[in-house]
Amino acid sequence: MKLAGVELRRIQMPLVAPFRTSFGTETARDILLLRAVASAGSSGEAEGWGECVAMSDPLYSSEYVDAAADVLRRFLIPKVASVADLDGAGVGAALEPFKGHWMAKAALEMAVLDAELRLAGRSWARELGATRDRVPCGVSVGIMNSIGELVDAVAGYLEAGYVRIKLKIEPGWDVEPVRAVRDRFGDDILLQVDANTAYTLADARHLAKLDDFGLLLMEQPLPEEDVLGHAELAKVVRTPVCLDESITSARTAAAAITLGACQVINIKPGRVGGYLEARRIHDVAAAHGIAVWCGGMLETGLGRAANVALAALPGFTLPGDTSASDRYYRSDITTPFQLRDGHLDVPTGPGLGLAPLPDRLAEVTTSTEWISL
Ligand code: OSB
Ligand code: MG
Repeated sequence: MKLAGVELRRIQMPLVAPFRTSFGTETARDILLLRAVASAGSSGEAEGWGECVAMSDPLYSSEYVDAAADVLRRFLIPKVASVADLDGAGVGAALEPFKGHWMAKAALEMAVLDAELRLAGRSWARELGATRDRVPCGVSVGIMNSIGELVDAVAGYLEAGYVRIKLKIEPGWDVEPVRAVRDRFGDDILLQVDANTAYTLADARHLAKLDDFGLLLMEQPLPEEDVLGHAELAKVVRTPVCLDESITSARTAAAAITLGACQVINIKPGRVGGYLEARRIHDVAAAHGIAVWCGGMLETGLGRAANVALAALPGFTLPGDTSASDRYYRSDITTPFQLRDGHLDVPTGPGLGLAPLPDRLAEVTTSTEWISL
């Protein structure tokens, strides 16, 4: 294939409810979508979609959506356009000289890979090596104004069928919310917490208080760069330590595992430069006997389709943050993903297996830009 052009499209998607984490409160997602158009000689033309998971502000990580659009336009798209015999796997290789910008790179790889797979009639799941046709789903529950509000929210998600609850925590909102959820729903529900880097190693004794509650894991308690701190923390707490923000590649994953900094890894394709690197992390973790699960970045149905396919790989042994469309949006841009018996079905069609619904896409679009190559 040869890239003929890329459309950068910004959409504004209101969330069904504010989502509060230790780094901020989201009420809507400002999302950058890519539509890659490639010519494939006698095979005709191929089109593929990419979703960039960068958020509006650089609070989760250093990336943010305007920067992603800028680096794509200025460096990444022109570089990939210069590749004569382009396929999905060639994107990462072509972009390797550019440092960082994982989410921007991941979005471009996703669009090119989708175009390639649609043309070949091959599904995302088949391409990645999925071994299941549906995946069990967890849900990430934000910080609330009161314990009562939290317990009500969790009750609703359990009633909907979610098989695992993740509570966002921060200093002042940790042991008590976890205790309240355990008291109300019992010891059998799968429960875990995510601090999004809100603690320091000096909080180790405090975090060890969570050990009484039989949590599956505690996610990213310490800063992104503090891999060694996580290794020290893991000696103090009995709850398995899971890394999210710290893991940006298969190489950093291998180092973190070797250091004893994590017993579990949250794999987010956007954070690591794409689905192909995500699969390599899955492979590294599996080789070390480390469990992985698929994280989320409040994706639309496009990113969700790809995440659900990834989560169907054999090493994804814990339920992911792969919730149904209605956990995030009243109306998705694709046919919505719906929970059935706590699971989402893995799409089977070519590429992502679905595309934006044109009318819905038009309704939420705030700008478009066509880059002709
Ligand atoms: O840390 O996992 C996180 C959402 C945005 C940014 C970071 C995180 C999250 C979530 C929600 O926890 C995951 C989802 O349901 O998409
Ligand atoms: Mg996280």
